[in-house]
Amino acid sequence: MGLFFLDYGAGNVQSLANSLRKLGYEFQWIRTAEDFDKATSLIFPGVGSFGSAVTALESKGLLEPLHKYIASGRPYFGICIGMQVLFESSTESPSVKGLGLIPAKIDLFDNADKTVPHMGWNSIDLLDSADKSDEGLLESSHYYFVHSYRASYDPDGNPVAAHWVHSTTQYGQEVFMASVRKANVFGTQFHPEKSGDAGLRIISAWLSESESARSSAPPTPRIPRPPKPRDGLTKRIVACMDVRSNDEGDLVVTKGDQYDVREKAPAAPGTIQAQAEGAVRNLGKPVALAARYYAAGADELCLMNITSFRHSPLRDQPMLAVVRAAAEEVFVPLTIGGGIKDTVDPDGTKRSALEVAGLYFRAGADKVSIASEAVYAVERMRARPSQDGIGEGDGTSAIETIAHAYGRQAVVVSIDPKRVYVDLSYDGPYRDEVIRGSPGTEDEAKAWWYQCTASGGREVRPLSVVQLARGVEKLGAGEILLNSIDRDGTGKGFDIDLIQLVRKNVRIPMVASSGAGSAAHFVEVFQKTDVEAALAAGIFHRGEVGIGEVKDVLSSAGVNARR
Ligand code: 1PR
Repeated sequence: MGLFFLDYGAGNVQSLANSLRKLGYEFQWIRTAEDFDKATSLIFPGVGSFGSAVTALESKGLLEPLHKYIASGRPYFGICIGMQVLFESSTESPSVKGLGLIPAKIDLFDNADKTVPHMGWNSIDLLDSADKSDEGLLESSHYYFVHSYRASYDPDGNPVAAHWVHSTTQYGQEVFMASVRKANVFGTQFHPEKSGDAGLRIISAWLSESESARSSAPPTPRIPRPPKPRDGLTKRIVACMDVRSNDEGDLVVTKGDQYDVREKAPAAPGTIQAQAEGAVRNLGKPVALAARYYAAGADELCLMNITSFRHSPLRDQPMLAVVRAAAEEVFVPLTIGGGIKDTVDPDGTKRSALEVAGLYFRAGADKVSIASEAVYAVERMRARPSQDGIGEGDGTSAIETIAHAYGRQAVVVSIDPKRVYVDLSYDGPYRDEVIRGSPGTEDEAKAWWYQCTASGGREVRPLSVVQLARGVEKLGAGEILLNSIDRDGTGKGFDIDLIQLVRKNVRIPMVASSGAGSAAHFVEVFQKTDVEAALAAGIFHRGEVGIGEVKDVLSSAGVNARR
């Protein structure tokens, strides 16, 4: 008897497990149909795609028992796909049927006026009563959403479904269901387990809710909610930790200047600079820093295993341990990058990129970030011509296989471009992507294009940043993390030209990275480009600028930030 979790084997259910442990609750996993009989409350933290969730439940013989469990009147809490399975169907997987409790269909967001997936912290509007604080929901809070499909709120067109609606959210000009509730059933499209203290409050309130509260009064009539001029999505501030072994073999957070992470020592006469390099810079312990940034209000955290291209996941057990420990401390999204590729363990065992990603997801990562492998995959796809000029994937790349199994929102591509300066009269193959420096800036009278690199900048590749960005979007990446080797660690500000160039070419969310030297640089990047998030490392690690300060400055400048 007790609290049970339904896990069908894909994605990060570890986050929810960690949230419950943090709140002091014990739980068990549903493994067989019989386990449903023992459950007195059930949470389904669904991730991945609608089709893969329903098909996996069916093939394990768990779909019908789930239906019966809900019909029995015992409490059910579905998160994301766990909420969507309550509906009839989804255009994501047209041949698959949901439980059909809510007579409506889940549809894809329109990406004409916004990027898709909807990824980030958004506000909600409550129905029935503006005060659901006893249920943990507050209109003054923001909650973390990550999804491409949604159930629109349409009380005129579908009044029966509208009666289920508990709160709505707006993304672009679309108003959709943020949470649903009727009797014993509760569902949220957002992820409370990734929504910091605001989300933990909802989980805690649901777990301690009395029977009488669940059979609450019938809802009041539903009226349409025309979209407001602006949605409530906030710009995300991401703290990134580059992690590697120092010379003593301990994993430390380090930080380079233009990707060089060693202390500078002057080269003695007769030696080459590489021999004169100092120790790997040590800016702290990854788990302690992650906990500090979470407490300071970071909207998202990244851990980059920056020497991973030398290792197999088996050898990277310490990194997995870091991810596990960090995930127990932070309740905002956690991205893990470095070494997501096909590898061979020291004993000769082959491991696919999908398996490597799976290890990180099970350790507590919400997204994996792929860099070098993304470059090679786009080079391969360009060898398979297509009408749009981008090329065709063959279904085997890390991006494709991981997006297929875990959903595209779980796949970030990290791009490490470098400027290649050319004559102002350049008319070569990248002429359409050439940037000319603005008058009055240090780039005046210069022209350049952006070339992609692999292995943390060590390998330059015959691929431009636009070719890579368009390629990975087509292969199924859910987000682009755009670094700049030229700006990394310089504190000169984000490379606005680079960010605008990529923004023009893709419709998936983007994180601007590299070069932040002050809070004002975040204002600049959000005012001059249309990116969803901005990332910094050095200024946060060295304590030069705090995350709270960045958010204060953004709010004063009229940029929507989560407080
Ligand atoms: O190729 O899939 O194994 O992934 C390797 C990952 O490790 C890539 O995402 C790559 O960017 C990263 N990486 C590899 N070598 C380095 C290095 O520094 N020597 N770090 C490295 C990249 C850039 C950002 C940094 C921002 C902001 N560091 O992570 O956080 O530039 O810094 P700033 O705010 O201090 O300017 P694969």
